[in-house]
Amino acid sequence: MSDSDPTEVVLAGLPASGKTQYIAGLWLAVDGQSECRLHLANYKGDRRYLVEIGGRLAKCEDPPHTEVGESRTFDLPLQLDDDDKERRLRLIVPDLSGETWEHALEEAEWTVELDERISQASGLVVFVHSQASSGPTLGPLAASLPGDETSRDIHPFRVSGIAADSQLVQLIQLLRARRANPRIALVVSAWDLVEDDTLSPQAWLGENCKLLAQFVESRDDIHVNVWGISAQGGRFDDPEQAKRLLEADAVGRINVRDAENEIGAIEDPLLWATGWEIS
Ligand SMILES: Nc1nc2c(ncn2[C@@H]2O[C@H](COP(=O)(O)OP(=O)(O)O)[C@@H](O)[C@H]2O)c(=O)[nH]1
Ligand SMILES: [Mg+2]
Repeated sequence: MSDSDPTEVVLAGLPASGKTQYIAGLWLAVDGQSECRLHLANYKGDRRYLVEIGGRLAKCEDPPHTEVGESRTFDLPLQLDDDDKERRLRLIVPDLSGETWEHALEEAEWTVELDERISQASGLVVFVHSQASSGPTLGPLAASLPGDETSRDIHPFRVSGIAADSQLVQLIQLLRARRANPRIALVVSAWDLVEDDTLSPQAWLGENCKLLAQFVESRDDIHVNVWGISAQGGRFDDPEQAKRLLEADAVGRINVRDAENEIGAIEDPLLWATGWEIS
């Protein structure tokens, strides 16, 4: 890799883990008049998708569902502001829908292209929805147990039936097999839905992802940092909250908390995953 090659960061997450709302919020911050430390580097790609998801987030509308089944790759060239080193970064989203990651967990395999991306990346941003941490719901769990005469159907193994905690451990194991000493920025999305606002993202992880927390602690060859991020700032399906959110600035209502619950910025997990030293 030459000096001028941008640092690559891969964004990963299962379906419905909050990826789209994060990218939408990042786009609004990068494209707008906010104090975001990243700006767009000569982007030649198609902005329609970004404009659409950014527009929906600004209007407090749900993200589009059109990504499912598309497995679309997406990447965003970014540059660090006020920096004489001209540091450039490429945010790569190998699959907007997240089905690729689901498949990777189910089959422990992925494409050669994804493999290359991961081995080249300096770090990853991995998403988990704050409400997805509990164990399998009774439905899939009961269905997978040996049935009586009336329910002999065989249910294939579905990774969506497993607790997010063990999904994350599995995913990190897969990533680690392809990339030595990975930097993994874990984003707990929909942070506004975490009722106790004194709970730090680090403490949340300890409570909700015990397996992951232990796994990370026991290994010094993986670097994990955690953020709690509310890209929406609240619930769009709650009329009172939506009314309040609509009155606020779309970037201003984004809430980012670092591991210790200190206020951060939406680009922080990305910048951390680059491994850059930033003053
Ligand atoms: N309350 C709340 N919900 C969110 C937030 N971010 C995402 N969601 C919801 O979580 C679901 C999945 O989000 P999405 O960004 O589409 O996930 P993706 O499938 O990984 O792209 C959607 O119903 C979103 O409205 C947030 O900051 N707050
Ligand atoms: Mg999406």
